[in-house]
Amino acid sequence: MSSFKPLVFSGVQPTGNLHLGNYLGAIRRFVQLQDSHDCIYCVVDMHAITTWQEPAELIRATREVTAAFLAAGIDPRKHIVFNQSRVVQHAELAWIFNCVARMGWLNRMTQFKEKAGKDRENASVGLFAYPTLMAADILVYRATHVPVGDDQKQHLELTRDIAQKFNNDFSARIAELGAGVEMKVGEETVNGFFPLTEPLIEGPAPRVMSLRDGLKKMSKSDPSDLSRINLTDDAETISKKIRKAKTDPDGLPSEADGLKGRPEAENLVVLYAALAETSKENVLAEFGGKQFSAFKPALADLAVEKLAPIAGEMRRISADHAYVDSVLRDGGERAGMQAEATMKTVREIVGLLGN
Ligand code: AQP
Repeated sequence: MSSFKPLVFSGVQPTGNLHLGNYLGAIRRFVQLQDSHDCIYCVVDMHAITTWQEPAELIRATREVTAAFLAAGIDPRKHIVFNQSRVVQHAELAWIFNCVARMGWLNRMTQFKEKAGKDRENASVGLFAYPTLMAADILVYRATHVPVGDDQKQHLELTRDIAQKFNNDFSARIAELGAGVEMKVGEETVNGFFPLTEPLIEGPAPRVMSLRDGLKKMSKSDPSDLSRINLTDDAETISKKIRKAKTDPDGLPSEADGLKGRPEAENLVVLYAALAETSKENVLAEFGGKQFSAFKPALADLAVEKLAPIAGEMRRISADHAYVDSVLRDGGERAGMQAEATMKTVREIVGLLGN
């Protein structure tokens, strides 16, 4: 049985304020996966413009996210790093997926509801169709695994639904062209052109919460800068933000059960565990019974120790526009060849005379 070659794809939006959640939930996983998989990492600038971006700021942020990938340790020669808009096939496949996906599916997407808020009528069509472009990003490479934070779970489910519907709608044509690949879906073996991609939502911190509200995820667009630790923050700023992080009056428990109903306390323990690459239990074994006044400086020192080298490298790399742009250009060329190979078959499958 031939099956899809394992391939990792993921993306980050260049919308400013890359933060610790993006790092622990996504970018650090990207780095780990490159030892065991072929990987394609994308700065998704076309996703960014689903909400208004100042053009000059978009260019700056695109270079900054690229620099973050490289500073964190992604190797752009062994793998592919590029910005989405260079490979026009993403948009081409997204259009086809707009015609496969159903309005009802997109209407259920919670991220659109959160981002559009009460002013739904005024949201861009692009923001509504964001998940079909995301499905195209992944499936134009027929990627099998996507490392993401927990907030992207629903979009990954939609990506699978789109792949499955495409495979079903065009099953006769896929068979006629011999373009299908066999894959296991549960107990069944099925044949299709697109894989049913697996989300990789793993690691100790798949959902890092705001430092100001333990029920809200840490987010680039939170108006309060104190809510997040930016990857570009200096040591003093990191320490200040952790000192000011919201907590409750109790000390740290000795067991993980004692964090129930204490989201802010839990978030800080999770952050420590993730940064130290250990478990919550180990952190509580060390700090259980101590007050936050003792724990917060230890967390701040650890965060500075782990993030300062990345911030320094990010500053150095993002200042070198020629280098960053050459990485994106080279990655774009290599990604473009793979994407075009997929699209040649997709055009034939759908019946678009484009080849
Ligand atoms: N708080 C988080 N915890 C863990 N992972 C997170 N990610 C985002 N926030 C957290 C993961 O980071 C990757 C890149 O995210 P993105 O830039 O594509 O967009 P996003 O999810 O919309 O990120 P933000 O920071 O929350 O931006 P805004 O404020 O614009 O909504 C993804 O894998 C994401 O899961």
